[in-house]
Amino acid sequence: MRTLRKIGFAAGLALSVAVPAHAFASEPTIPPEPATFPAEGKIHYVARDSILEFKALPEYHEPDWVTEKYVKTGKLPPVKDRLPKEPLVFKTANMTDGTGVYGDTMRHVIGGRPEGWNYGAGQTQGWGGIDIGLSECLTRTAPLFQVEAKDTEPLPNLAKSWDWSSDGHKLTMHLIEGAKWSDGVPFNADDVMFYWDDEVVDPNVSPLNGATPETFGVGTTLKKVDDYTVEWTFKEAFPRQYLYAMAYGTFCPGPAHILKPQHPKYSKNTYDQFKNAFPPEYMNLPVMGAWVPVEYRPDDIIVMRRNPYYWKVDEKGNQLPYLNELQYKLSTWADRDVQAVAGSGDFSNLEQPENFVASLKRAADKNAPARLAFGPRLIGYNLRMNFSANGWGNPDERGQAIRELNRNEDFRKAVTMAVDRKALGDSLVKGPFTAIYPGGFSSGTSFYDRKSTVYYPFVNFLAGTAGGKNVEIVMLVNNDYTTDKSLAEGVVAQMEKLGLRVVLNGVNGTQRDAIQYSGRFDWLIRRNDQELTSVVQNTEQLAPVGPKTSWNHRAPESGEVDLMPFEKDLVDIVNKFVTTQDNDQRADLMRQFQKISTENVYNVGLTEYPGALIINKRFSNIPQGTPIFMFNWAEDSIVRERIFVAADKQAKYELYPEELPGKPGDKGPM
Ligand code: BQZ
Repeated sequence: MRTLRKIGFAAGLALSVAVPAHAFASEPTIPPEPATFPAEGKIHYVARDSILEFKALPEYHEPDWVTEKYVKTGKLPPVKDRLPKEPLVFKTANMTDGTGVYGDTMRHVIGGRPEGWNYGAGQTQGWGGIDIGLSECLTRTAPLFQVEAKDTEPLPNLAKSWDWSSDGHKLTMHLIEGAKWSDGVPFNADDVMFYWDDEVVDPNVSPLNGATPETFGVGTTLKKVDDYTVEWTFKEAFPRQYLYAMAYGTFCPGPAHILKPQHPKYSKNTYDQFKNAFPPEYMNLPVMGAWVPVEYRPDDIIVMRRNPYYWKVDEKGNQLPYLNELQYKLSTWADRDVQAVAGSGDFSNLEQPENFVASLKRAADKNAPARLAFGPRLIGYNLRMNFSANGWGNPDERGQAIRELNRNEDFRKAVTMAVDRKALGDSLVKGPFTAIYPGGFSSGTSFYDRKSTVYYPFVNFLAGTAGGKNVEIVMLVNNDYTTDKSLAEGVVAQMEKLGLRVVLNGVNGTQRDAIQYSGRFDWLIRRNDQELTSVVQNTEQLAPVGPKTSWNHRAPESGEVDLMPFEKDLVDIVNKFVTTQDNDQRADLMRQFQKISTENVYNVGLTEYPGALIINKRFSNIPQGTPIFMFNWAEDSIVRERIFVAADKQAKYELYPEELPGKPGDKGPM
């Protein structure tokens, strides 16, 4: 048994975390087999090409009231003229309840708040499915949870097809032709190029969800070929992986005809004025999504109405969406669970274990208004340390010394051994839900390999072992979630035995993102994102492959990322993964990644558990076994534009019945 070496640091900070001789480090091992937790609602796997296609249909339909109130009065062209030549057609065979009928609304409850509508400039709309519903992206991946891994490639979306050059360095993408923004203005390559040139490549702009040029490969370029064709050029050959980065979060273009005039390159605006040019009160921002924001009441509700130019249909030619309205009640994330099981809300991702038991009890009642089904263990939390020692976030002397500590392998091992993961999991919820999670990939992802996962078991260091003066570490935490706060408080208590005084900096989600992206933190608690639950989505966030891709290690304004040796290995593995087509090689690369990242404690896993989808029973076409999180959140995976409510189950919840969105910037519906 090795003894933890004395850890002491100059750097203006005398820290000695001396562990008494009788206390030993734990030997690295693999994590214990997690308690089996049968995911309910088995996924019905289908072929990738059985979900959708693009084709012209002999006839098209719309809600009768749209024809009567808007087409016959000349306010809108006929539906066939509002659709592209070949709309996206959802195949009936992939719709559990077949083609649907128009009517009703889906009442979301969310814990975030809208900063504004400028997604491309980094503003959040409050999460919880708002931005997912507004944003249509070049490709789509969320529905791929129902496609076997070997058959998986992103689905076409705004990009209806693509061709690789023979040498694999060029990708020609063909955009959907004739689709229009919700204000009737054509969508085309100019929208794609504005997003790329003026929001991703422009170093003064950071789109929401963090797209950077390196998200698509170092040195990658994009150019317009014609109105409906763009061409990617990559340094690597056949980097098919980047098709995932062209899906939601990282390649969802906004309306250039509205945004460009506000951009500093084309106006007298500052970058701040550009970012804030579309405040939450700005209604009817043109979208490619199925619903348009028509009403915003602060701390109360956002209402969205159906987009009359939406470019997707069912096989009978019914223009989608079936649901006329979406509502987002502005509350808390915990309240979302409560309202979904009570029936005053329609949807929740049950992701906070503190609510599991009460939600299960309520949903078990045969008259319960909502279905609740657990999926695989894909919700996890990591403690992430700021590894930058060359200036990211401009730390003061104390902060710099902490970063030096964070970069010390023995320090990280001491911290990970001091985490009592069983106690943390039990503090959230008792029972078979939580599992010991050392960090790295979620055990619910197909790339997970327990034997490649290095786990340093809990060591019960005796309290008061620290020599010298205690070190103070500031830990950033998202106060919007009970679970984030619970875990943070557990870490504070457990670190005391190491003589580490962890002080919480609890802020709301928007503030947390801003502080995190600027590097102004020592440690942070963060719920896992797609790179750890699907691996193929947001893959660049697995390691610092670019100056701004890692969650906890980025470059200072002018510099490089000061990679530690093991991080260089992680970067190499991720770069190889991106250009490897062979599935066995990809699986092996991710086993190597898992071993190196957990052996070196790249992040300190805390706990992981399954989430559950809660959805009101009146909705049809909910895909069986939809996980709340995998390639994306369930708001995307359930494919809301195909969901309907049978006529005899429709409730009168619509707030703007028979209304359509108004003109950009106008208040309210038309
Ligand atoms: C789901 C999701 C849809 C962001 C957000 C929020 C932000 C993070 C994360 C989740 C919320 C819900 O998650 O918790 O269940 O509805 O919105 O986007 O946590 O603070 O920055 O990454 O997705």
